Amino acid sequence: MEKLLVIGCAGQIGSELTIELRNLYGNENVIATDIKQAPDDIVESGPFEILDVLDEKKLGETVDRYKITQIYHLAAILSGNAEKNPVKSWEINMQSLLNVMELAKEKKLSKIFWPSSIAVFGPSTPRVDTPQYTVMEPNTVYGISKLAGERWLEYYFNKYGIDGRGLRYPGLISYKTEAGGGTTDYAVEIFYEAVKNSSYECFLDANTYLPMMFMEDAVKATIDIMEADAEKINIRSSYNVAGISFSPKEIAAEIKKLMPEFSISYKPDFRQAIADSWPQSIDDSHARKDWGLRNTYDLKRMTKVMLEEVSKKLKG
Ligand code: NAD
Ligand code: AKB
Repeated sequence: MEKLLVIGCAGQIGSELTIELRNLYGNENVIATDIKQAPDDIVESGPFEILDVLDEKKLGETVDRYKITQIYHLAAILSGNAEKNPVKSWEINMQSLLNVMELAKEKKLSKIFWPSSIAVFGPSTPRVDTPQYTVMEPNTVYGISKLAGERWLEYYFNKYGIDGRGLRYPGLISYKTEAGGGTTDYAVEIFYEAVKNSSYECFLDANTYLPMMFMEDAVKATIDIMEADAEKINIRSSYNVAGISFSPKEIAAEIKKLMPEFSISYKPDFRQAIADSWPQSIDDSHARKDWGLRNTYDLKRMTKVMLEEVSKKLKG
């Protein structure tokens, strides 16, 4: 019987992935934790504990108490917020992963999920159809921590046989929980502002292309890689996953088709330089070939669902 620990369950991904994991493995078998209070549906549907992943002792006790066999480690400081406090963000992003990997070694955990990001790439990387293997010289603290994390994931696999699996998520778009302080957050905020004010001031330029993915596809990809047979996982750092690439101008045009009164203006801030250092689109052929990654949302379908769901949410 697998017992799962989710670290960072209250975040944009955790708040949806935890519920999906509970549907699959049973509510009592998925222990949700975060440094802050989780949404009601997580607290009410199964075990929830406040846990700081940097607290090694409590992390170890939690793994023992619940007889945990797998960890989904989602806690991190994202790109925009990390630039505001680089050293602290490095500590959270790196030390947390080392705590989890050391525990996996000591307690012989069966699998670890840890998400990487398109932030592992940098300005010297080819930006269109960015390959799995290419130049990687990230210039943000978040990107540096993700690249180092990938190296650690592969190192623990090669050296200790720890079955760690990772995805280089693109920007994730969802309506349940706000985005957590990243550069791709504009593609979530735009829907809230469209519904509330029929207008949005974007912190990126009109033609800034970035890869994005709707949360339902991201959750499915996460579960698919974790459920795949170990021999299918040929890449032990993290897999490219592509999703959909579009610019602020293109998503605004798609929103306008459903809300003709919507307007967008542009006031780029420090996140523009981050976006300019990231890929515009991603080649995810390895993930497709190795364990069957599939994406089901395009820009049109995602825009329709986001507008409907954000409208419902804001109307209470
Ligand atoms: P988020 O910021 O929404 O959630 C992170 C959660 O971690 C928060 O609930 C936060 O309270 C918690 N946390 C922070 N510090 C903690 C600590 N010390 N102990 C325990 N919990 C702590 O982030 P997210 O968007 O859900 O991202 C989850 C993971 O996926 C991160 O590793 C992130 O880098 C990665 N990722 C996210 C995206 C995206 O677009 N959302 C894209 C690429 C990669
Ligand atoms: C961010 O913008 O920091 C994240 C990511 C792509 O890793 N959404």
